Amino acid sequence: MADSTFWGPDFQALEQQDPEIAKVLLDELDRQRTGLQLIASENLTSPAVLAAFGSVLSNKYAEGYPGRRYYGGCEVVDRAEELAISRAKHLFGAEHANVQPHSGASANLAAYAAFTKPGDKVLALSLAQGGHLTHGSPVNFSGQWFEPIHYTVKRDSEYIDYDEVRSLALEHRPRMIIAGATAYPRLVDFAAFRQISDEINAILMVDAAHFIGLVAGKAIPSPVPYADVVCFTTHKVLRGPRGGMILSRAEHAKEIDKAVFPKMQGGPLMNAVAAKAVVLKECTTTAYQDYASQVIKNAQALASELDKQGLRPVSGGTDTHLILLDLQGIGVTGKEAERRCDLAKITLNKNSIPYDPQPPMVSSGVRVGTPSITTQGMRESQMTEVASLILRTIKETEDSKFTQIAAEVNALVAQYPAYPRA
Ligand code: DSN
Repeated sequence: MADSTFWGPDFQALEQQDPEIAKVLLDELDRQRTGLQLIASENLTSPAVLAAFGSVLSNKYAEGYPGRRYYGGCEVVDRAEELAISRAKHLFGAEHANVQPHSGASANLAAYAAFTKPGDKVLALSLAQGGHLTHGSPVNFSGQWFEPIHYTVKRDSEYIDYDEVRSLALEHRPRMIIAGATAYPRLVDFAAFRQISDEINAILMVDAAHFIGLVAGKAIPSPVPYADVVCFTTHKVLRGPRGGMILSRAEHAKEIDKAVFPKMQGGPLMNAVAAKAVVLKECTTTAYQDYASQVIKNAQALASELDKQGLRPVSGGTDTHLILLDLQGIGVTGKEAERRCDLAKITLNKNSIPYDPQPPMVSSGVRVGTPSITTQGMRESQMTEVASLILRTIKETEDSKFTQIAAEVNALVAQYPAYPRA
């Protein structure tokens, strides 16, 4: 079981004051340490990031921007935001950075707010094909306040159909085109999106939430030279605190800043801003660059092992940190696979696959990612065992067998501990 030594004296005070919540923290640490963490959008952030995130900066209201705040006493937190902004600009070679969005969805909403007005057409990949709720889903503001047009992936290759993107763009002339996805394992051709956007004078917004960490680690090409605006979360491969961020060209700086505050957010979370600064410094190290390329090597090794063992990766593999698996060949739904994996302490998520005959809450696929297990130190040689644990679990029909698999999972992750004990 996890113990309170991970957090130090402050945690002992919490244990005394609120033992129920203290136990939630300990149990979650235990869950992260003893299971296989394969959710593609999660990671294990560093103790330094956690320290900044759980700090007294949480107490400070700081509406506005450094040097232009609506509250007194911001001279100290200003330093955190200035560092975060300059580190973001330097790391990504961006002309402007806004580090205040509370999340990826907030960052995306700010991009809509900066460049579009309700009723405008927006061209994006639908959630069902691997996009995101904020890319025009009917249950999200983006599908309710705007007119979404959706491009798709090709039925045969399962790669984005750039001819279709272009013909839809020319036909509908959307105000904004969104590139980027949450369940698309391949690289995105930003140059193609830029060319299409230029043809119709549309804004190109790249939702880089999933892969920005790979860009930060110089493991894949950057969207920054191509996009008008790049929105992302800071807690996926990037391995920072939960939160969002926006990069843009200098010409859009004013509009982006006004869109984040005061158009759609109030006070920034200065503890999160400081924690973003911490991770942006971590990302400049060669250790982080090695990590980012290892994430991809592990994902490719895992995809190839799963394929060999009988689980089809959508599009035949991956160029990134994530693999989308089509379970139709083995006759198990994504929902049931996720349930079985939970029982075996393998944490992943059900996910629609392109042209999925099942509804999203059932789905025909699961999505797996390598950010967390790579942080734990696993390499290509461990991917054979990870693949066989996933496959055995998904195929297992007797609930009584999952305890044994969970013990094997525990034995594997114990060799690569999350948050190792001192
Ligand atoms: N929930 C995130 C993901 O898992 O991809 C996207 O917002």
